[in-house]
Amino acid sequence: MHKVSYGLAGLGIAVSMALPVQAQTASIGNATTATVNGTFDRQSITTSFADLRFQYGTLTATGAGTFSFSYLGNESGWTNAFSLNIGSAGVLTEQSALGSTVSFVVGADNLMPSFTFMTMNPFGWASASNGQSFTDNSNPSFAIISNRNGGNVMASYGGASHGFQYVLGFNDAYSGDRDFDDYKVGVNFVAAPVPEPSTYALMLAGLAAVGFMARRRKA
Ligand SMILES: [Ca+2]
Ligand SMILES: [Ca+2]
Repeated sequence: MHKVSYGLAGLGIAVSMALPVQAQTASIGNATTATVNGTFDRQSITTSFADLRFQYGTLTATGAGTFSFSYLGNESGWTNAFSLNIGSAGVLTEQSALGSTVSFVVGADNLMPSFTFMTMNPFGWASASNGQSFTDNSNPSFAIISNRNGGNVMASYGGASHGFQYVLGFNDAYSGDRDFDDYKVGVNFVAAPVPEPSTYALMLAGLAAVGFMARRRKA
């Protein structure tokens, strides 16, 4: 009996060492720093305008994990017309409560989350998708907004302040103002847990010990 418990103890040590390695992050591919015209309407976003960096590019990840998208408000004269379609994960609209969150999982073989901003203006539908590059002020686009000082972009809703690694600001371009405040979504990324190679060896050793002791009990 004692030998069996030693084997189980070995397995327990191996499992306890299988801690997540958070080396993977979200990043911006093909990044270009943007010039923003007009005023970014902060609404619920509390980080000062001067501290924000606006970039065009592709939101991506350096490894497998989960993106979460949280609705942070809109600034638009055309009501009820905006939405963010997040792949198969769901849709955020102007009717979503502030802070409503939809998650999108990326695997190691497909690191780019799928999302498309959509809006209706007097001339019809306009949209911008992840991976779509900025062309000019008269075309809809989105900017990936981060904190110039390296911290989170802070947003307030529900009586509390919430931090986001990035904020996506959609510009409908109807008035050509390039202010990127017409629909805003906070983004956070959490990497999938990745056991280190040495952990696999420990787990195999623990399992082997359990199997060995089990065989000895039968004998
Ligand atoms: Ca605009
Ligand atoms: Ca605007």
